[in-house]
Amino acid sequence: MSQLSSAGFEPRVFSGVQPTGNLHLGNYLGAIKKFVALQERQACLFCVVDLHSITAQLVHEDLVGQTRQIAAAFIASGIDPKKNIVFNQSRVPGHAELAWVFNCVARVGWMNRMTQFKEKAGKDRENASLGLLAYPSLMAADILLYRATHVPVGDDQKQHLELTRDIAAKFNNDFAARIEALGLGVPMGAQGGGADGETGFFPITEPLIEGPATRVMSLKDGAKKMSKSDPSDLSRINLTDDAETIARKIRKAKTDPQDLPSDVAGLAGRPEAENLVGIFAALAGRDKAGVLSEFGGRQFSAFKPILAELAVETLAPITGEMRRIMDDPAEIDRTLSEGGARARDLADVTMRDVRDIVGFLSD
Ligand code: AQP
Repeated sequence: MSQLSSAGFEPRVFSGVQPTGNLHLGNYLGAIKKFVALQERQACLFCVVDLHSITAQLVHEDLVGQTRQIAAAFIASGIDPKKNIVFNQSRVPGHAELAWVFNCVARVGWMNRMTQFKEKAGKDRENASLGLLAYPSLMAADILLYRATHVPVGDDQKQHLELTRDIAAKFNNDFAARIEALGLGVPMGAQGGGADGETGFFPITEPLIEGPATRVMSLKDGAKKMSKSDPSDLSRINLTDDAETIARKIRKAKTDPQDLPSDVAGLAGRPEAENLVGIFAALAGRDKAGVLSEFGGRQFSAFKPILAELAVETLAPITGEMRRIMDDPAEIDRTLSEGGARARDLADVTMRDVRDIVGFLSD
């Protein structure tokens, strides 16, 4: 596979997952499965974003256990922690430090427009934590601390990625003279949307949102995304569900009374059908058209057991491996500690430059 390209910046992939509860099929197909494929192209940073996990809910019963569980899921899914950097965010102080700078770069109006903030804060916005409002600024810091050029995420994170690009562009622009004076500019090229010869300190990161399952929907409501925080466990397939539970959840998944269509156009206006076909395609490594060419005209009662079998076949080895890894928490802690040290080395280089650019007096 070819290297990712990105103007004058060294191609680098970063992505994170919050330790906020049971990982589900959406997290796996929308994010983790893509991480595994990307590591074949180049080394990546995969982060358990524990600082983010306290934005919506401050006190967690077992944040340490949840952090280990996400790390175990990464490794069980096939991420090699030797080849990549696997760590938890709070070990690297640069995330919070850069987020503070970005809080001063970003505008309140930008944050107020974020749909995730509106959804999570609900009607009682005044009572939401300041951290929840500033979440996208911390996310921009996670990515740009490593000057990452590419970020694989699910479709729900698209708006936050756009904001990351806006923050990088505003920082580059606000500090253009100092970046140039310090000789820290990197050619932006067409990737930065800039004119020839334009330089910047941070790359304009590209989201990697592709494939048939960028937004896996709830099994109970095709209009809602599959989510860890949905009160109905039947709405999602957890990575830790056993075979019988997965089969039952798929059997009970909401559908419409029609047969499956034989082409993708026939899925229009049928969100539940589209969701199940998308899940099948992503699990099988196919596209929706290919799945429909095989199953078009069949009833859901025939399609669902085959989908359940495929889901179990894919998830059972991951679940088994996760359990094995979770049996040795000390080894997970060692992995995260080593990853944290490697991440800190990269982060320190960026933060030294950022302090100089902003004008903070430091050693
Ligand atoms: N339903 C989904 N379909 C595809 N991708 C998804 N992701 C999340 N839900 C879906 C992607 O998984 C990665 C990790 O997400 P996260 O845990 O950091 O945050 P989230 O998006 O807030 O996930 P949840 O499950 O919906 O959690 P809650 O319920 O706490 O909000 C990201 O790349 C995300 O896009």
